[in-house]
Amino acid sequence: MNAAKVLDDLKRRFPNEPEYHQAVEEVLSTIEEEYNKHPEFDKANLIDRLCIPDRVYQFRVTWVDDKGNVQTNMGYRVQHNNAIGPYKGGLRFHSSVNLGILKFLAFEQVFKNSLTTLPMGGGKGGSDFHPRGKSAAEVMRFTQSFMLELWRHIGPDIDVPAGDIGVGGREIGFMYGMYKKLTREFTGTLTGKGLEYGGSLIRPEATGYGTLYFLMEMLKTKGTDLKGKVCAISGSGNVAQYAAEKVLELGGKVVTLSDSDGYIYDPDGIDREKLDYIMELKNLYRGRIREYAEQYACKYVEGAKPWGEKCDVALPCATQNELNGDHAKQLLENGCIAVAEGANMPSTPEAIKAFQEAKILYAPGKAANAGGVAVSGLEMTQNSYRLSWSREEVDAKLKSIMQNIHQACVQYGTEEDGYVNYVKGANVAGFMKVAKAMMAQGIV
Ligand code: NDP
Ligand code: 2IT
Repeated sequence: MNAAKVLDDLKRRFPNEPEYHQAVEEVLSTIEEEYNKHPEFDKANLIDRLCIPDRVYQFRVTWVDDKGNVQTNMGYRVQHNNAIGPYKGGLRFHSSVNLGILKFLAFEQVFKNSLTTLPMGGGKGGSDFHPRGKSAAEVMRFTQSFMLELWRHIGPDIDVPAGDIGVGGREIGFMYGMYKKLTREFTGTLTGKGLEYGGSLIRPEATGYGTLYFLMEMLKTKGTDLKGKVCAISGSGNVAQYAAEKVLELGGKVVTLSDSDGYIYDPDGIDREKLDYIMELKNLYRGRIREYAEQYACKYVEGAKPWGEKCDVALPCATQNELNGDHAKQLLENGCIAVAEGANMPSTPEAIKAFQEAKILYAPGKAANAGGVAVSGLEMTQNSYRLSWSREEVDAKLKSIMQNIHQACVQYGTEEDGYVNYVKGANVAGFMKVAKAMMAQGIV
């Protein structure tokens, strides 16, 4: 395989999908050496079959808003690879959603899911429907209409969607209700369900908690932990909230959170009471982070990212490409020693290069945020068994999975001078399992 040529080919065949190209380029550049040790891979054109999704569904979603206007949105499901298990991955509802973004997310999901050691392939879906400013009734009508198309393509052994940006417990509930009505079956086809109808304990917390468990493993390699460390977090949704909760539990201090309008900086630290305020503000009232600054009289910066604030640890938990090369430089100048990604691909290639050249601890999303989908996998297991595990059991399994992923990254990513390249480690470890499974299953 010649990574540059494969990438050029993909760009020619699938133009105007920059995020997809970015994700593929990162993986190819780090697996090229290992891939080329296996001539049988190239003979089977494994690389094209790994980079191009198995199939993509696209459909129009029509719904009626509260004023009686008929609205249309696009719906998608990218089924990328099912070599090691049913397609698995979230649904994103956000105005920025397009096919290229979902292809990048589905591609990343394949390697992430492989790293969890659970039997899950990779997929992703969503819509350009933007939940912000919509009433609960509008969200319900949209999600029901979305499911009228999606239900044909999913199933407990086919493809199991879950949440992502703009899709949380409320949306999963509405979609599950409609799915059940259409199929007349009660199965574990969606994860992130409510506890009363098949959801797993710890699933809401899993991505944020998992990111912190991974961070702790990284810090351990430097003989340190989180006590007294200052953490900058971006986002204020599901992942950011539970990342913050775990930081507090582990003795760290959270000084920033953000949303798409701006960020807040609270030098006294966002303590438990303030975090409860944010959870209520975001999950119940669906308010803006600016309101926190008004409530607690702290700094709010409109239209900016939090990476200029001094911190020991940065946890990007909002969205892709939210931390660029200049931000990375600022973080390094301010003495940041570790970055763990709760979001998918939040750091640009320039930022990653800066972190790795400075040899600080840097964990890519597909390793650090794998806890969310890992507990989704555990939810699938519990649904199949028709039982539910306790909070402690699920949390212990999550922690052990994150420790194993860290170990795999160290095994495959340690360089000659001892520096752990977690990007390479995660990509090679995730890739090898999928590659072997694909080889065993013939040319399909
Ligand atoms: P939520 O919708 O709960 O929260 C998203 C947060 O990010 C909000 O604060 C939102 O602000 C902000 N945000 C979204 N888009 C943008 C943007 N374009 N620019 C700036 N800020 C933005 O989503 P999650 O917390 O679930 O997801 C956050 C990230 O974590 C995503 O990258 C997702 O793919 C990833 N992830 C999620 C997992 C999960 O289980 N949920 C698992 C693994 C990864 P606003 O409210 O203004 O839109
Ligand atoms: O990016 C992700 O890993 C998710 N949004 C969670 C996917 C899942 O199936 O739980």
